[in-house]
Amino acid sequence: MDRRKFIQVAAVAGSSIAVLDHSQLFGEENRRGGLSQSADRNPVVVSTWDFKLPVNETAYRILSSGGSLLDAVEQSIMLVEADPTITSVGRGGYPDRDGRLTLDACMMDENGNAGGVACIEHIMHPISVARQVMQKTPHVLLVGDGALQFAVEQGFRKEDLLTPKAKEAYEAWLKTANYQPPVDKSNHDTIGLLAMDTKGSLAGGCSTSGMAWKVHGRVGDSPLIGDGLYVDNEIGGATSTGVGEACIKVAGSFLVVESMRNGKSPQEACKIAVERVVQKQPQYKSVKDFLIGFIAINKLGEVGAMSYHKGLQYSLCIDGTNKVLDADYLADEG
Ligand code: SD4
Repeated sequence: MDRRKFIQVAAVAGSSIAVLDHSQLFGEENRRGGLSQSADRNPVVVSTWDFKLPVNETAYRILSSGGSLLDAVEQSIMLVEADPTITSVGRGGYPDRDGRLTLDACMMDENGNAGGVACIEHIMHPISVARQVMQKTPHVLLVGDGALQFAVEQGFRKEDLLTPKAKEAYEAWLKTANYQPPVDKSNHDTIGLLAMDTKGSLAGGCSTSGMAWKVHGRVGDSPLIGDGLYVDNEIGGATSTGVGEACIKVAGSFLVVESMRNGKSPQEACKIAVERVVQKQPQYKSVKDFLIGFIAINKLGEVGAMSYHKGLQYSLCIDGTNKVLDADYLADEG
């Protein structure tokens, strides 16, 4: 498989699964009565892809030992941001067409607070800056130089995050400089993570370096509340991966959560969002292996995951053990 394919995903063998019956998670009583906010239960952590790191386990451990949702979300995502071998998030991410590595991230807590940074350079942990934006400013989103200035003021270290591997890939790309926004699924893409704590409260975060070789200044769905991530602690949460432009135009994660508000299961809600993407933008149907996908969780701890084409994977931790699962998909792959 050509790992430089644009807007493509690799086919992953095996077919789909996705929905867990919440009685499997929390028992019949909760099926009838819904979750009581006082009783403790096992945390649930679900995230996009399989980064071959203890991402969900980290959040699960923090939540099991009484830690906060925001610590769980932040520390899990930091693992992916810090890994120089992952070329789609944080350090090691592929740069834009000017050779600049710009990062996007956001976070949303159980009280509806939100923070994000977009097009930030030189800071390894944009998810942590997003948290600071949420907690230390009256704003939701800081971008570019302003985001960097804020990060430095908060004590974040400015550093060069472009790895030799990313530089080499950029130099190879420059030979053709063929500008087609890529989503290189073989590099595992954006980390979006949703977590439920022992009281049943929800929070989430999302972090990415976005599309390699993008126009400088391009921002995708990932740092945008309602697009790359949305959490409503009364209903559930959702996060997306894939072509950010396609998600933004349907307010994807918000749509998933609103569908759950209207009584849909997380799986049904993710399907509605994927359907909406291609209904409103039918041109994507003819893009081979076009990637858009959503994962979601509701207040019962049920999860869903859906992409347009086969290939989206997600990681689910409900009992301290993490499982990597293939998401259901919409397109007829016949
Ligand atoms: C973006 N949604 O910047 C991100 C990239 C991604 O799978 O998730 N790729 O558009």
